Amino acid sequence: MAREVALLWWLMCGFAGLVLLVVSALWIYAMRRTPRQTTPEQAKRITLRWIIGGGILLPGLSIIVLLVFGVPIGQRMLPLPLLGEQPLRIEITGHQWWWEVRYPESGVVTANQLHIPAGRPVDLQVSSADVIHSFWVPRLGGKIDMIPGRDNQIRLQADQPGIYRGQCSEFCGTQHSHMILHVQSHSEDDFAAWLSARQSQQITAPPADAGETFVARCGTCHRVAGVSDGQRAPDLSDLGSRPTLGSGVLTNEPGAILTWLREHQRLKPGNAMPLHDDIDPTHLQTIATWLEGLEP
Ligand SMILES: [Cu+2]
Repeated sequence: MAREVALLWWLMCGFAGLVLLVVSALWIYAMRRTPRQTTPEQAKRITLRWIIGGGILLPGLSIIVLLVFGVPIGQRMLPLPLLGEQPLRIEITGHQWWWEVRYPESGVVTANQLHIPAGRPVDLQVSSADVIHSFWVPRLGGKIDMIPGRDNQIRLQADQPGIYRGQCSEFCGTQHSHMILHVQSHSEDDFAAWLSARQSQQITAPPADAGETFVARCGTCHRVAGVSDGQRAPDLSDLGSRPTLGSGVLTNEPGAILTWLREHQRLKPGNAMPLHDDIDPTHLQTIATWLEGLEP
């Protein structure tokens, strides 16, 4: 899809460049030529010729040419019914400022990362929980707005396994630029393995008092499968396996989760997570180490 969008863009750019050249050439010619004496009759005819040729025929033809190329490309991006293998369905919800990703057929939930199989169409149903966001993975396809109370659909297909970067592309608040989606496409087998590992994940709460702190403080907003059921903030069940924290703010290397828990308001000001200054530092450390180990 991205390839076709790029092709369409180059065609439009080339055509617009041609129009610019022709108009500039005519303009220079008009400035330099010696004025011709015309009768009012002739002047009227010339004016009419320019209106019909330059004002109706030229734009009309240009729009037709553009539609001939553009409509089929737009059509192929729609999630129309397919013969044969059915596309994988994934629901993505935009939040200030993170991505919620759900696989309705398997019940798997994750955040800020999107795992997809390569070589197979994927239908994304996108929406928003707060303001308007826009889903865009430039190397995979076009943009689509994520609008509260409305489900938009886009079909994507990654031809090869690899990593692609997605970015919110509708200004959604101060941390809009820190709304990065890590997209990973796997071979069909690797994708199935990832999905079943996520489904069979068994998680136990952090040890002792830290566990109570997690459930009472973090768990009201964050879900961890089998431990807490918060629905307001990113699901953390596979946090240890995510490449970044805070939707692209920090690389998820050893120790980064503790840094994030301590300094998230400095790293991503205005994010919805409250400060943790009142939490016992040893509990915070235990929770961070536990979160680091959460991976399928
Ligand atoms: Cu945004």
